[in-house]
Amino acid sequence: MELFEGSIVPAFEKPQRAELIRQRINEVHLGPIVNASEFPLRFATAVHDLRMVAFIENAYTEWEQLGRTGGAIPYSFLARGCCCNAVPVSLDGRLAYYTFDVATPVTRTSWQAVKGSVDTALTAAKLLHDGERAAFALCRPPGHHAGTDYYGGYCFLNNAAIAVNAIVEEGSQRVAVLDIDYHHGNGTQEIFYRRDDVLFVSIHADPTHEFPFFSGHADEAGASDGEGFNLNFPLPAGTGWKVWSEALGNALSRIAAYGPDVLVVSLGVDTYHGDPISHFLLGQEDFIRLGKRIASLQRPTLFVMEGGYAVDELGINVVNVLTGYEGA
Ligand code: Q9C
Ligand code: ZN
Repeated sequence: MELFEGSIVPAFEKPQRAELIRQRINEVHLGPIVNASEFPLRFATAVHDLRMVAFIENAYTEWEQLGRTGGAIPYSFLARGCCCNAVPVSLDGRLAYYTFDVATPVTRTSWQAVKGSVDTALTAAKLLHDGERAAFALCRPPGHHAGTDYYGGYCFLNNAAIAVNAIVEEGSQRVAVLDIDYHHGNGTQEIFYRRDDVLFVSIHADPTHEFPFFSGHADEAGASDGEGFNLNFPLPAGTGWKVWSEALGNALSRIAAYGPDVLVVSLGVDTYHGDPISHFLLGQEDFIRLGKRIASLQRPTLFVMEGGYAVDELGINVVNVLTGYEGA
């Protein structure tokens, strides 16, 4: 369940999403499908605060011990300007500290899914390392809203960022992240904001009007060593393929100039016109075009699943990107 426009509604980010994408992959005989291997947690804690990772792992048990049911969500939040160096002791305090929305409850099965999602991204990264031209990580829950020490936006750990960091540790000099989810990848931006070995480029709904509200503006260009290595394309509600693909062209030019060893695509298809929580107007065929355009970079490419909530067309839209890429 999720609090949406003042009502409690069924969660948009649900297990069925991954099943539907997998079904569609089978239908069109994309593949092979490889199961995720388990990786040590140090890959996640190389990117995230260890205490937050441990908190996500144990929050539901603590919640239950307090006699509570439902998902573990906060009733208050850390306000700007506070002295926020001390992590509270109380569970409600720590929920307030670590998460930034009420749409990302920790449930009995969250940790298993979160760890599996990270392992999926790392398994796909390993396939690239072993010589595959491209791989798709069917991650769920998504990850791009999760930052160093906060989670939210249906995201707990940043699958794409953890994979990027592992790819750099394996010896890549430069990795580019292209985030095409409808929402700004605030977590990924924050994690790499001061680094020049990771270029972050994002096309998304203008945060002036859309979640996550506090990052994704065009003037956020990176800091210190990372200055010039962060590039945002905020676009207005109602954006369709014509304007969206112009931004894509500019994004791809910047990435080509950077010359990455590896491209990681944070693949959200909530840019679809039928998405229940989003306001862009991409059509099913546009996702094929988009996949082709990404392929034109001719870099080893890791696709990491992020958002997309129009479940009836979710499998088609995701697989269209992949077949567009494959066919190019
Ligand atoms: N009015 C991803 O797509 N807020 N996360 C929903 C809509 C949360 C989306 C409220 C949106 C998070 C990965
Ligand atoms: Zn999204």
